[in-house]
Amino acid sequence: STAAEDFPFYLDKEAFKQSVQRHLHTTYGTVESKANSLAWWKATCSAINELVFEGLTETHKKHSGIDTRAVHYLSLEFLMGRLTRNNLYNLGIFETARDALTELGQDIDTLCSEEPDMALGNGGLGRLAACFIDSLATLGYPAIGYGIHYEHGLFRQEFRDGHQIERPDSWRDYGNPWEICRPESIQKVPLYGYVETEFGPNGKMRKVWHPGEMIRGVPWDIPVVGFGGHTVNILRLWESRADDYFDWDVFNAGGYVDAQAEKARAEAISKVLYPNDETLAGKELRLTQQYFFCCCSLQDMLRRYKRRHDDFSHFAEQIVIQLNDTHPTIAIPELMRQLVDLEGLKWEEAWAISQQVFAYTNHTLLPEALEKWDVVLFEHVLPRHLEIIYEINHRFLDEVVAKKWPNDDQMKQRLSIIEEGNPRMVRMAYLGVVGCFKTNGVAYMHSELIKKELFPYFYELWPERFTNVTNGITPRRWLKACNPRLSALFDEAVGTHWPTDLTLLRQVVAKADDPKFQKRFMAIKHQNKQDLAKVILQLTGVEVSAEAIFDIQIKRLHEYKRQHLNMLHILTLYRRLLQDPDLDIQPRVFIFGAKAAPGYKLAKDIIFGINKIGERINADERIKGKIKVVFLPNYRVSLAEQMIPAGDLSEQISTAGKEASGTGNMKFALNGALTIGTMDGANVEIREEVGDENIFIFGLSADEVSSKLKAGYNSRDYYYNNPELKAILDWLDSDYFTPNQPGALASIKRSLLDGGDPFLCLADYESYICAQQAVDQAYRDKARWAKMAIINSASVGKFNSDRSIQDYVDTIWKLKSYPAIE
Ligand code: 26Q
Repeated sequence: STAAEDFPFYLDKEAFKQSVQRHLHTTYGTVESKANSLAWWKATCSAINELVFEGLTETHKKHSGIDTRAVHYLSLEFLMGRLTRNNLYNLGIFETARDALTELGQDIDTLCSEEPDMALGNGGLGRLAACFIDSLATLGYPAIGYGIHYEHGLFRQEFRDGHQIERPDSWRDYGNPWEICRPESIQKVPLYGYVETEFGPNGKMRKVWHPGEMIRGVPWDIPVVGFGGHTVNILRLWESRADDYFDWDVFNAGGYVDAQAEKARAEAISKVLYPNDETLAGKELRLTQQYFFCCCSLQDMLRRYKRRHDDFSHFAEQIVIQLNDTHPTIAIPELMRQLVDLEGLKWEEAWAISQQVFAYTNHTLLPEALEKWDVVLFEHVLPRHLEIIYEINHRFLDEVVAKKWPNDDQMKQRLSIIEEGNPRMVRMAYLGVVGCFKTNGVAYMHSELIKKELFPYFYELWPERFTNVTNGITPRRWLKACNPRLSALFDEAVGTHWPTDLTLLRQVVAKADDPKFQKRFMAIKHQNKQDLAKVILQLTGVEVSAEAIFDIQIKRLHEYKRQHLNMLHILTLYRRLLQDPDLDIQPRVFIFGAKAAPGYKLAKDIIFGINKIGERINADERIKGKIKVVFLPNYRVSLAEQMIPAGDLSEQISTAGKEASGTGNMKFALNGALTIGTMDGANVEIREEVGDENIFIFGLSADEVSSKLKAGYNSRDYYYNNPELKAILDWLDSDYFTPNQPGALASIKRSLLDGGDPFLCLADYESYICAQQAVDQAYRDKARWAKMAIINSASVGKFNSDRSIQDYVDTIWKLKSYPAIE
């Protein structure tokens, strides 16, 4: 571990022990003989918080003392996972705490697993936000994350007869020790109503919004401890409540009961995280959520700014706002409203400020995922904002588009923020590009596609606005904390500074051929696999061998991510084994984790399919356990932390051009898994770092995919021309995997044939199977595999989220670092 003297808070074991005991007694009112693990965990958190709050206060003093520029990261999602272990490592007191708790008769792993995951996000985008705020604090940058304090995070997944069912997630049921309520910073949020044009005494026209409803936003702060403990930033999450002006008037007979209903409506806003990713819902409540937290966050920023300044001339020097996808782009017209309607700035002044403040990160190229709002719905919820958007659009089309393309109405229509269809729609991504000084993609290839495919005309207009920042992951959570065995080996090999400078691991490449090092590296992998095998047994009842290849695909369930292509490989191997039980293949365990959006029928069918195929295969004695298939229920951050260190093979098999970046790919490579993947997203850059001979690339390129689709792709050609492929697809029509339910898996086949196979599974099938054969070959040669795995682990330092943050700082945010505690 990093040397204790590098950390500002040194706490010895005795002090920590006493602190935990004191909190057990005086904070939780219990005693050692009565306390259960939950109570011990909470007392431990309180002991940790004594250090965290000190850091929080110091950081606040430092940053507000120098009145520095800060980044404000707006996101509907922060997928934080558990915080206890992370905070202990980042404060440099993990070993101290572990030993102290042992002496108190407590096992730190047991206590840490009492903590429910903070699952306030769907997947990649939400987890990225969590890694980014970790890196911002680690690097000592003034930063605040703003989001929603959902009562229920992403649903808990259970399987009933192989089908996904959703259960509510209640992460705060027994109180959350990390959050601090800040009633002194409550904000009010207007909604609905109408806009009136009024003429002031000077004859000047102004717009007045008469809201139909007022909601209160109550902030909850979660401390974000940087690695090294030098900076503790905050994540500020807004909870919705009914406004207190509200009619609790007892003179009105109906008032009391009606008021309860109003209260429930207000609280509904922050009640639940929308569980869709990559498909838009277009629901009023979602728009209300977006506006609610943007409105609160901007008022919070303005209030803080106005404490030190009496005009807005320095606003854009002090504040930069990063929009995590289009979800918070309503912040752009909202800032305009606050500056023009409430602060009395001229439109031009306000727009100039606004344009210097906002930057937008795009996370998707899928057309169905690009946010649009029906103008009628928009006007109902946010009448003033629709006017402001019309004004922004009008000026943009008349002043910018008309200058570049005079008398070109088609161009105006193409670039308009309003899509003129039936119904008319507000294009949030266009609002983002027009209202921000930078738009970035999340991997090199994705950023190129943004310029060439998604926004080609905007790119022609403003080439300088488009840029790339390749994603990253925090090596503290995704190596140091989740894989202590490998971390210890790296400490020994390159010293203890790799958690902040991951490129130091490059030195390990020199040991990739060393048989002794290979042995130690692979022994660690084997132990991690044994640990995961126990988890698998517990969760599924299936016994798996750590000698087998652990072939893992974990990510949200989506057609474009092609879990069903993986399924076709499994069926192929199974069929070959049935035809020849002596077939010489390396034993494999296929391991899945994925949640499907509750309304996404085919995604749920694929989960069911994999579960049923697994049941049949796992029970089939003819194949002598050569392959096993397990689908772990309720995939989430804390489960990922147990799976990733045990991976041999990382499945990154999206249709080329569809996965913006991927971040699971980075986590696996860092932990010594080899990637089988397409030339998509960050896979392209991983290949660059590890070398073509240390990754299994297959399939069509993004260019080939789009020309194939343009030429008229016919998946049936592949079906009829490949008898093996035909046989396994036809299998899905039978009741082989679903006894008494013939055709229960037919929808998957149907989507690949009648449905046209929009993500080209069948076109990539043969190439995928070949790549998998190459994997099988490589695994037979233990030394070769070990070498490849070591090179992967040692070569992916680029994907440290600290590097991503430094890129954002250099190209977009222009911040200075101020670690609070030296
Ligand atoms: C939109 C409208 C209504 C309701 C929900 C949504 C919604 C919610 C979440 C739309 C999209 C998301 C999440 C998208 C996401 O996670 N994208 C992933 O972002 C990662 C981080 O950049 C990338 O690595 C992945 O490639 C990308 O898929």
